[in-house]
Amino acid sequence: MTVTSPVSIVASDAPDQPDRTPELDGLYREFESELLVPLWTEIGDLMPHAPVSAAVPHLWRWNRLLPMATKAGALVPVGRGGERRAIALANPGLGGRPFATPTLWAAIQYLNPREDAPVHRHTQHAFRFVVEGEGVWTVVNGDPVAMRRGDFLPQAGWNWHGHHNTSSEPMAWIDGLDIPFQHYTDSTFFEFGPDEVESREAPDRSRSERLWAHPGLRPLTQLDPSPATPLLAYRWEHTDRALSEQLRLEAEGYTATTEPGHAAVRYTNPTTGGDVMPTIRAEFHRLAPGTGTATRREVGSSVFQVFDGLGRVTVGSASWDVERGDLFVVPSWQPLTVETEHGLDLFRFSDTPVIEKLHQHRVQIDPRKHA
Ligand code: GTQ
Ligand code: FE2
Repeated sequence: MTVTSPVSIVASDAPDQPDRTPELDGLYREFESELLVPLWTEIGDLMPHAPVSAAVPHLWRWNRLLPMATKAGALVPVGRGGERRAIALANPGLGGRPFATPTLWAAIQYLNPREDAPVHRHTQHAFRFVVEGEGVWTVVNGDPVAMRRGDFLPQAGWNWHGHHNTSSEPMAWIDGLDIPFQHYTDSTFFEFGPDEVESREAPDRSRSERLWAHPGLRPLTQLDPSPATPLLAYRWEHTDRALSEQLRLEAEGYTATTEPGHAAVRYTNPTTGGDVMPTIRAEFHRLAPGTGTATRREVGSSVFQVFDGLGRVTVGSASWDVERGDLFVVPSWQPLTVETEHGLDLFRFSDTPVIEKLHQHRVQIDPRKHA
């Protein structure tokens, strides 16, 4: 039986290599059989002048995703083992793995009327974001949290959670998790919970909102910083108002927007003012009609979902006309430009908290070339 070495030295396409001689080939075969790789054949790949992501810019259209999720709703039951009817975006540069970027998972999840997704917990940090529909409550440590259009619902790692659809309509939403990051760092733990969701209640406001959702007010029983946000729902009415007030303040001559016509907010942990979770940043961006962004690139990867409006998005050499629900990926260091005639609302999540904690964050901005 012949055993193929997993290590193979292909020096031919690397620049500045020594001439191949029988002696050198012999040395390379020795390296291979001893599982050794010299730096000089690999350096261009491993230590490029700037990040070169294996992930590529890619767009998934909501009007293709939703019909397939609906079909999965008819064909695939939800239950213990499979846990969730979630269909993940697989970046074409990442070898068919269900990874949107090297660090982030993004999926469409679907629940039929009166269906339950069973309780479990895992070290992966997660959130839900709703682009349309309502009727599902996500129950976090026994606290039922309503999910409606425009709501951002963080669920930090190791909290018990299940979902139940109390309505007579199906519902779809997106999930974001740090599954690939925790996979590569071998830091994943997972436990099953009880088979029944702890609560069939469907209150308008969760206990977490009753305790925490009062702007600028902190309960005196909750003065310790926590690494993830205790607030389990960031409601659309607040996000929408924050963004429209930024644009109004700009029109009144005050500094409120990040660039002309570009309102933006970050979802934050009220105990620290920092990101909602240790590994995931979440933001919402609103571009006024007839505006566009500077071209921007940064270290770390992002996934965007179009919440409303129409626009044109350019990521590296890819360019798409986008509409409601469409999801696209911006790999590390790929330049991003967004333009809109109609006005555009964008939800964004990224791995930036990890990159910043490691002091690896860099941003490069090319100002807008035309007015
Ligand atoms: O809803 O708990 O898309 O655990 C992937 C893993 C959703 C969830 C996903 C999960 C969930
Ligand atoms: Fe989960």
